[in-house]
Amino acid sequence: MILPQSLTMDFSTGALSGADVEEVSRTIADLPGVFGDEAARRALAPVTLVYRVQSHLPVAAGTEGGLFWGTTFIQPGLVGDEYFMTKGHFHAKRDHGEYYVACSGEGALILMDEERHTRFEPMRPGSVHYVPSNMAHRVANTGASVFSFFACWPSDAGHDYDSILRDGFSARLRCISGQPELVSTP
Ligand code: S6P
Ligand code: ZN
Repeated sequence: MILPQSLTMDFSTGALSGADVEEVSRTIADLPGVFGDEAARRALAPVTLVYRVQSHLPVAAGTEGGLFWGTTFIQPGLVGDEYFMTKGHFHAKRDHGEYYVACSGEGALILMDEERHTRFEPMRPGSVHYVPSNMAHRVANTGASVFSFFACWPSDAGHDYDSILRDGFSARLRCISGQPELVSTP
């Protein structure tokens, strides 16, 4: 028996369509404490969209052996001189990795290990990025248009946002003379 395909992805934008696609949005109002310049964040309209995530979650979160699939769309923009970016997280199960593939626009994957060493990888359409286990990860839009990438991660990885909200990354990706530069936080 041939079943109809219920989920499709547009490879040029990463957009998912079909049944069982969930979507969350993060606006400037949703991201207190995420950017280095809190005054600059508060000066922006609270409803400003920073990013949204479409996800296909075929099993319950926490299920061992399953996989999740999702696309993140990050708007272009700056908070002060810091690029619009995702909150960032460690996986709750630290030994669980993830794949990212860039679809459209220009971005950067920012990775920090548990010894707080931070680096970044430029993301361009078609670039494939392995997020190793035990690494906090977040993505910034370093271009002038929407940056999108898709991700595949284990359904039991979970998300630890609290460590990042409390301690941050050890460096921030700032727009210096029009170019992304990783600047250590004091
Ligand atoms: C999930 C994966 C992505 C992020 C998304 C938003 O493990 O890394 O789908 O959830 O890019 O980032 P964040 O940090 O707000 O979850
Ligand atoms: Zn992740």
